[in-house]
Formats: sequence, C-alpha cells, structure tokens
Amino acid sequence: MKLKVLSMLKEHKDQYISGEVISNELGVSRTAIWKVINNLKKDGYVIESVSRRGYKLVEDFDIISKDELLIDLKHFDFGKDIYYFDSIGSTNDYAKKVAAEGGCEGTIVIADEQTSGRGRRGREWVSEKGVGIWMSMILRPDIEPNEAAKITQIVAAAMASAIETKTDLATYIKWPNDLILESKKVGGILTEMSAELGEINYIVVGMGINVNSERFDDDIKHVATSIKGILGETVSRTDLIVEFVKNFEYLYKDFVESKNLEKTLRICRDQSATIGKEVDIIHRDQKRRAKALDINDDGELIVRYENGEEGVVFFGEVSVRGVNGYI
Ligand code: BT5
Repeated sequence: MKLKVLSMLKEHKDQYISGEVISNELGVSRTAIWKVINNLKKDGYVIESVSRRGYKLVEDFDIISKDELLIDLKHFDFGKDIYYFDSIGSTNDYAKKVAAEGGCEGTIVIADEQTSGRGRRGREWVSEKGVGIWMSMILRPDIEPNEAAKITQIVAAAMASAIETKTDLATYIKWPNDLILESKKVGGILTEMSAELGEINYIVVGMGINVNSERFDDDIKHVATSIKGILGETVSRTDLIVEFVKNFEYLYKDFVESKNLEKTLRICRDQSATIGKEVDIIHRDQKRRAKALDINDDGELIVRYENGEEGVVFFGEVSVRGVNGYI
C-alpha cells in the first residue's frame, strides 16, 4: 500500500493529488491514506499537504528506499537480501561479516552515511550523509582467486553505463578502480576477497559514488566531483542503484557463467580515462613513467616504459597516476 501511494505521488510529480482520488483508486479510507503519508514522511520523503488540494511530493530531494529497491529488483537475482543503514562504519566491513556468516551471493549492504568508509590500502573514503551511494555486494563466483580483480572492471563498466543511462553524462574509467566525470573522481571501487588454497570463499565489492554531493572537504576537493555538481540537478540514488544492479548482474553472469569478459572490456576500453595517457606506475617506493597503451583480455593494463620496454601492470600491485592532473 505504501508503495502504491508513493508511485501515485511520483506519477503526479509537482502536482497536488487529493486524498480522495488516492483513496478511490486504492479502495481504502482517506484516514488510511493519511496514515500512509505520515509513514512516508517518517521515511524521509518530503510531502506537502494542503487542505482541499491534497498531497504533493516535493521533487528536489532524494532518499534511498529499500522498499523501492526490493520492488524494482524483484525479477533479478541480486538484491533479494538488502541490508540498509542510516549510518554505519563501512558497508564493506558489514558485508564481510554477513558473508562470513553465510550470507548469499547478491546480498547488498547500503548505507546513507559511512563513518569509516575505506579506500584501498587503508585510505579514507569520504561518505557524507544523504548524498552518495555507499554500497557493497557479496559475491561467491566459481573462479580462480587470481581472477577476482576482474570483478572490479565489471563493477566499473556497470556503474559507468548506469550513470550514462540515467544522466546522459559520459563517465570514464581510470584503470583499475576510479570513475571519472570531467577529469575528477566521482566514484571508487574496493574489491576484497576471502580465499584459501585456490578457492574463493567470498568476494565483497564496495562502491562509493558521489551522487548529490554539493561540497567536499579541502583535502579532496581538488580530486572529487559529484554527478549533481556536473549535471546541476538532483539524481535519484535509488534509480541509479537499480540501473547499476541490472547492468552488473548481466555482465557478471556473462563472465562467471560464460567465461566472457568481452562486453565489460569493451566498455572499459571505450570509456578508459587511462589508455593513451602518460602515467606514473607507482610500486612501493618506486615510480616509473610509462605510456598506457591498452587493456588486455584479462583486464590488465599494457604500458610502454620510457626505455621502450612494454609491460603488463597487474591489479593491486600498483597505483597509476596521470602525469597531467588527476587522470
Ligand atoms: C577507492 O579507493 O576509490 C575505493 C573507494 C570505495 C568506497 C566504497 S563505499 C562502500 C564501500 N565501503 C567502504 O568502506 N568502502 C567502499 P582509492 O583508490 O584508494 O581512493 C581513495 C582516495 O580517493 C582517497 O585517498 C582520497 O584522495 C579520494 N577520496 C576519498 N573520498 C572521496 C570521495 N568521496 N570522492 C572522491 N574521492 C575521494
């Protein structure tokens, strides 16, 4: 019932719809509708009520709705189990706990805010309340542990496509785990794995996307951007998550079930922010200048060093820094 009322309000966006119309349509009393509206307000929806005119959903706001996600993903394997938190330390940490206790593939953990969001190698991931997608998924693919890094490429491809579909903005992928809008970082991916003797127990892949962020702290504002910052309007995080999960499930199954990474790699190559650029390959304390040439069929970066020697850069081993600016 809550979702039916919500979808009627959404269909009449920017207009008032009377309690009577809603109650006739749904065959329940106006008091029942009034209670549902109050419930929606408690969930965070901003709804104006004016006597004799009815209710209006105020458009320029955005909340992540677990109810909407469950409905929109009901025909998909991913997102059957969703854990939602207003605030949490790190969704990756929580997902790892759920996975260790047997949580199934496709389980999703989402938070409106993270208080200790993490990037790679202990770096911080800023995860302000109410403006981003801070989300992790549990995967249990039947692949070799050394193939797990390919999952990062699948997530990057699925998210870049989702942003493009929902906003028409061209998103680029800075190999291996950054999403780029207008030369700044709009998102990052953190893939973690529990494995033993050639067998994966589980993978937790987390992604952070700055969707409606309006400002960033001094320490990241030179590198960070948000979709709203570029587009100039609020984007529904729920819609973006749904689009991402649909893309991800399709590309992931193609890889795990058909051993085909081709569609993912096509997106990663076509939308690469790295190929063709001068980059510094940083491994521990060593830095080598190189030109990024291509992404190979395993998703690894092919580079040519200054001495003319060509090499393959493996995931996890290095950081790749653009020579001119962030990318
Ligand atoms: C990443 O690491 O880019 C992976 C970020 C993954 C975050 C997700 S959110 C859900 C899940 N739960 C978690 O705890 N984590 C995952 P890395 O490539 O190491 O980049 C980290 C660097 O990005 C930092 O050192 C900052 O320079 C920059 N940074 C931090 N917060 C940012 C933000 N919100 N937007 C853009 N850049 C940011």
